[in-house]
Amino acid sequence: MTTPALLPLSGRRIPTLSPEALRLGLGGRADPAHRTREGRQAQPGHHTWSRRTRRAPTQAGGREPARQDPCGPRASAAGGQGEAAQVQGGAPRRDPDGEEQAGRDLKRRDGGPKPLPPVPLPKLLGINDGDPADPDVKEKRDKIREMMKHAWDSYRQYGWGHNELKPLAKKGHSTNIFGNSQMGATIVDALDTLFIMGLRDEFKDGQEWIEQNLDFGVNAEVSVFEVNIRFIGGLLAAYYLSGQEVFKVKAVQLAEKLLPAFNTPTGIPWAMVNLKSGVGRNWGWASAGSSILAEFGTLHMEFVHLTYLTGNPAYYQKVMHIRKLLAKMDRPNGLYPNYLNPRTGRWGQHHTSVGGLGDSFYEYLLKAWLMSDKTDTEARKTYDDAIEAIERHLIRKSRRPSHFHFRWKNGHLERKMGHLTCFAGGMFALGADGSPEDKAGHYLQLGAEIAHTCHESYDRTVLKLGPEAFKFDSGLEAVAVRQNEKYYILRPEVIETYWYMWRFTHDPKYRQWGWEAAQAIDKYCRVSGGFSGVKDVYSSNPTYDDVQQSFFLAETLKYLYLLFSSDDLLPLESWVFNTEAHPLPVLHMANITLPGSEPQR
Ligand code: DMJ
Repeated sequence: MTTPALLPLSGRRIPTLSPEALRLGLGGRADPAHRTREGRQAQPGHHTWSRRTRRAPTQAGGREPARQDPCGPRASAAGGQGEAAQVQGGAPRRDPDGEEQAGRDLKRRDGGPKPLPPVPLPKLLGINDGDPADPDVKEKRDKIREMMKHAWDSYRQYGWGHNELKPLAKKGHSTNIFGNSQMGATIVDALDTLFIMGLRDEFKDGQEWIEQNLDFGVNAEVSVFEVNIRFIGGLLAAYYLSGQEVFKVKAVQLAEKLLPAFNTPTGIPWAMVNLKSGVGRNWGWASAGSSILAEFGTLHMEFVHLTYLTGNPAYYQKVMHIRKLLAKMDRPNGLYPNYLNPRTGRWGQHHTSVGGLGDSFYEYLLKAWLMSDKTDTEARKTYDDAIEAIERHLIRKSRRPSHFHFRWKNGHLERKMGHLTCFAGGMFALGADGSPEDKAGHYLQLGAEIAHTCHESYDRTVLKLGPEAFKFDSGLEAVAVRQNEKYYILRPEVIETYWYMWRFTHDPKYRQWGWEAAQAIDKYCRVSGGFSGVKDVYSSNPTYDDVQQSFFLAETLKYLYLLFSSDDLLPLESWVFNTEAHPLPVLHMANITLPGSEPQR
């Protein structure tokens, strides 16, 4: 396989703020008399919170800038594409209803007014319809949108308000990660996908449900990680894309409910917290009462945005405390074990993985750096060091080129790879630019090889859908052996990697592979009541698991849609996707001092 060319990221730098943007407050308070907490005089364009007032600079008249709304009338050719579509180019507009509703909501839930401070929005580039020029590509994209509509309409009809849908039984589905609640996980997870696809009525429907029904005072024991990536990530992305205040308000209300999970002797959060009582605990199956690396290590992006939007330093401090604690610990062979006891601060079993239990910890180190406009060099260095250890100890190519192993259990390397691990192809490609010793080509190549391996795992099945885990053993290559590893539950990771590889290389095979997967999903997972996972991808007559996972709408269909859109829809220079595919804007940290942080200049 040849090394694909890396499309330059650095050639498309985000322009510095125009005087007009500064006047509107987009880059910070232009008032020369404004003083920071440290008593320094603020630079124009440098946004520093005052701890006392928690006021932040905002646009003239206290208004935030509007996004270009793909749910609204289609953008004009001049205004709809690329940098022409950037926020500061459009007429400032804000839906007053959203703001009033948010205010009403705060009063209703908290018994008193508690307005969030106005915040200058980061630059929101590339919120447009991303229409592809090629009619064939457009046709494929239209098909993906139709699939989204089928998934949403089915949930709307049979599972509305429940967390997920049982598409065969045609009723709501409840999963233990959200306790016994009915928090509309599918609605929150799907919102930004609906927005990006221009499904306006559906988006409004979801918004209305959230305004009227989404309540976090419920007696439910939820996963801190899942609630963070799906609910907080989903609400924040919906807020940034649509400008509707209600999403920000709800995200903050929910985040406050998660904070008691951090009340442990070490500050490493419990895996679960009861939203009503604030009591936390860990999963019974986790080694020695441990918290899980991929769970407590996948909070950073959302929590930094929460501090940015609220002025409350608590969120930022919680995640930075985790980072500092990890930095001080011994790591066997430079690897991070998946289990850490929140009472003792000691590692549990020495299992390491780039798949389940470990995966998004590594992803968030890289994305913390990207989201800080590459100023968080500590995060980048930690990522680089971790990846180096992973390459040294966990990645082995099998006899045939391009096959990998990613798990290490007490010194034993497992000749196995999980579907979850397939996200790593996209991560390596995303981290290629900026890698040490100019290893960009190497990491892009690694991303391409993982994409190839994961495609093989799909291609070697009857349904052309990937199994949950596959082995490289006794002559087997990328094939599941155990019956309980042959299922496909509408997961996104392989398509996610295709999309990143497409963005960085424009090699047409990634669109072709994505289209193969989309067709297989439509053929084998579609039922009249939505989409279902299947129990055996090697059987020509598969049975269904009867669950339409919320991440199918949040991630799988979004990545497919983006794969067949033009690159100026949510460009990777301006947006960082959380691990549930919710896009959050890059924060230009050279111009911002978050409360609770040291100046990062
Ligand atoms: C999603 O919720 C997220 O991608 C998470 O990081 C891992 N698992 C699922 C999808 O498979």
